[in-house]
Amino acid sequence: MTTSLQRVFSGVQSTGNLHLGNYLGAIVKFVELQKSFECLYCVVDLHAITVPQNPTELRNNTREIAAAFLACGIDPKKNIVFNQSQVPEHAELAWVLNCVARIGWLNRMTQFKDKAGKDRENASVGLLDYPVLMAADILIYRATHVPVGDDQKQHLELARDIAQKFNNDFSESISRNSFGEAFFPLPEPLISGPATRVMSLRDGTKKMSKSDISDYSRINLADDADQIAQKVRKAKTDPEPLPSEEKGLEGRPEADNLVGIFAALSGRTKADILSEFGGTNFSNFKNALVDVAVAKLAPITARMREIRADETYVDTILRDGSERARSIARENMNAVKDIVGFLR
Ligand code: AQP
Repeated sequence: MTTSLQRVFSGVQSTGNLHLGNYLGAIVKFVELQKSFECLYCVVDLHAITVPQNPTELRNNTREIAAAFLACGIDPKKNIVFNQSQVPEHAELAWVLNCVARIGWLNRMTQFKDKAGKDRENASVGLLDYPVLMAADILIYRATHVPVGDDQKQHLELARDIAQKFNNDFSESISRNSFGEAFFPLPEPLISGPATRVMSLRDGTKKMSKSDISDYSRINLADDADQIAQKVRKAKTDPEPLPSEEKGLEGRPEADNLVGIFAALSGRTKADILSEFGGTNFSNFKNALVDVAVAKLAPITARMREIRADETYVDTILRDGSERARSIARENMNAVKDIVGFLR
């Protein structure tokens, strides 16, 4: 039986417009964690279809996210890089976990409420069930650590509740089948990092998001230097000069967000940045932020384009990763079948 000691799993949806929030909130951490953990990084295309997708764009977006993983420095030999739909055990385990999770738990998920909006009756069942599939993504590998942005905290708590309930519901069968006292580890969210919640450039109270209708709300990893410069210069600010100390950012969400982005991209602290720019107006600061953002992102964007141009290479990485992921997933799914009482 494969042990699940210290295994990292995380995913990014294959929806377009991969942005600075995804990069700083998740991918930067993926790159760091590969130094000390066995990691699986997944393009979660099954999650993407919880809202309508054009099939050609979905394929393109899956390759685009995989290219971004590689361009940001994820090593596909050392780690398993794959797309979710090539490993059917994700969906298979999700069904079992659907029968463990409670409807009341899902009804409390704020992301569903936000995404379904007022037209809740018309949302797909998949959108409501999204967190159960996410729990299955993690638990099928018996992963112990999950690097995510702050917005995924509630979903991770749900994954832990589902794992715990499965372990309790089937405790007798788990020990009878010699899997010890608990089969699923309770996955730890890894939410710390340079920027756990990057906000919209148009509204500092809203999360930077792929689905925001305004492209000016986010910096995309595919943006060139001119686009980055335009977006930063047009970013919403307030009329006051920048404060000299962090405390002065309270109640100023746009200023706080831009200083946070500067800090995360440059590896400096917010205090250090404010000691340089405090008391000045935003235009100097924004020019410096453009320089920092372009210096950091331009090489990634160029590398992403290069990788993306070689479709066969990207598809081979994903196919190879999926086979490696599947060999772990299949073994764990067989164990789940034995625990639950399915003949095989
Ligand atoms: N604004 C953000 N700040 C920090 N981290 C973020 N993440 C997303 N937005 C931010 C983190 O990126 C990872 C991948 O996200 P995803 O693609 O799986 O899904 P998402 O959270 O739905 O991304 P978006 O941009 O917010 O898409 P929409 O617009 O569809 O809602 C996750 O670890 C996430 O926390």
